[in-house]
Amino acid sequence: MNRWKLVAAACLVIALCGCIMKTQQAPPSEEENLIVVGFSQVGAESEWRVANTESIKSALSEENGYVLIFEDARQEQENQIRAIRSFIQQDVDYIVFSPKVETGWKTVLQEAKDAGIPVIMVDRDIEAESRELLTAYIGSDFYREGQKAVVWLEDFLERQGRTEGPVRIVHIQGTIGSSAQVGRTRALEEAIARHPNWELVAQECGDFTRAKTYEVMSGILEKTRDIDVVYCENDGEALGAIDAMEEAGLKCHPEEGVIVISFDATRLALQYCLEGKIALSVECNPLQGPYVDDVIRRLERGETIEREIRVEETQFDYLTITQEMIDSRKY
Ligand code: GYE
Repeated sequence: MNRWKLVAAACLVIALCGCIMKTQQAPPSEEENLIVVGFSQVGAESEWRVANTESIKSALSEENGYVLIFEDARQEQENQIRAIRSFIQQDVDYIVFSPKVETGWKTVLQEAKDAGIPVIMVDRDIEAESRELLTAYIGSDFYREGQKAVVWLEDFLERQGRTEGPVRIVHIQGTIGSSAQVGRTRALEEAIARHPNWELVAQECGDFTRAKTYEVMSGILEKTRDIDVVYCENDGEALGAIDAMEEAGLKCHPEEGVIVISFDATRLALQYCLEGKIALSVECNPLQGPYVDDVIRRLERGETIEREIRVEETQFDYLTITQEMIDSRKY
């Protein structure tokens, strides 16, 4: 029995004594054994990430039968590796982690496997050769998200009759090497290669944050203001880019200014979408806690589970979004 199970068992005994003394209730069934989960989160760089953390914390709560050991890696892969090693040492029942980047996980995942601890990966993906060390992966298809964005842009420009003149694109990338960046970037780069009139005027990293993107976008605007599209790899970046453009006197609107494209579809960004400042936000669903809970419960019952589980996602554009849609969002 590991340390956490001992603590959980001790709590249960104390709670039980209280119950028996007060109400003479029957002892709890076997199912009341708490499941110990170590969760290594990337950080708290965006609204998306905060919603993802909340979702996992509330699904893996004590009321639901879990003891959750939460570690925030503050954007450092070394911190994630250290956290996973400490979960192995503590002999947790399950390890959950969201990898900052795609590479560099093989050794530590092999260690978890050797220790017999199932690893459930959430959110971002890792390179194929390490994926087999996982018990399950719950996440998004980032390349598909990127494709949705470029297809929307293609349709929009076509409807506007802008199939020939130059379309000047600024590309703000997410954390380099993260699968969210890799997939969303690939879709845009392929689309640029398909359209001779699409021109990449700048490509810089905004690290998925509003503050960093405000800085890089301000730098880009010092060099050029001749911009048709800004493709940001998350909502925070879109907000930072809009801050910089508005400060520089540019209008962000698909019909009379710059077309801003974004990912995540968090509440504040959708409010911007309603005003047309963001033309399109492709949803990336952070509410992965219930999926993790479901996988663990099925594993506990000895069921075999599919190795890859994709969360459901949609998209919102300025033409069809309504306030009611925004109000009904959970994050
Ligand atoms: O889009 C961004 C976050 O990995 C899907 O990371 C996630 C991305 C998300 O910080 O906002």
